Amino acid sequence: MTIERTLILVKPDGVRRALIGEIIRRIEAKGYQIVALKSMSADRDLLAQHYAEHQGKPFFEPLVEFMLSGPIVAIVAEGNRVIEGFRSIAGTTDPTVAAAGTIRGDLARDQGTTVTQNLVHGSDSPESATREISIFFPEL
Ligand code: DAT
Ligand code: MG
Repeated sequence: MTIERTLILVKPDGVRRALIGEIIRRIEAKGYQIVALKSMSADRDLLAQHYAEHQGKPFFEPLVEFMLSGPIVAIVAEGNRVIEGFRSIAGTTDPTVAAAGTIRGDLARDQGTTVTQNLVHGSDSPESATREISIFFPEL
C-alpha cells in the first residue's frame, strides 16, 4: 500500500464558524498526518483551476463567490488511503443527509443558498489530489 496525500480545504463557512480546530482534530484523530497547512485567501484564478470540473454548472459562479467570501485553510494530509478516508470522515456533499459522525453530518446543514455550504473540500482521486496539491502548494 502506497502512502497517499490529499488536499483538504476548510471553506469560508468553517473558518467563520471557528471550526478549523475541530476539523483538524478529526483529521488527526483518524490518524492522518498533516504535512502542510496554511491560512489564505483564494482568488478567482486559483478557484477556476481548482473547480475546473464544475465550470458551466449552475452552481459554479455561486461556488466561486462563496469560496471568495472569506479566508480558507488549505491542508495536505498524508496516510494510507487518505483520499478515500478523508472523504469518508467528511461525509456526503449534501450536509442535510450526510451521516451523523461525519464533519458535514455533525456540523453543517442546508443554509438555503444556491451553492451547498459544507465546511470542507477533499480531493476525490489520486489524480485530483496531485493536481489540487500543486495548485495550492506549488512548493511541495
Ligand atoms: P464534493 O465537495 O463533495 O466533492 P463536488 O465536487 O461535486 O462535491 O462539488 C463541489 C462543491 O460544490 C460542493 O462541495 C458543494 C457544491 N455543490 C455541488 N453540487 C451542488 C449542487 N447540486 N447544488 C449546489 N451546490 C453544489
Ligand atoms: Mg469534489
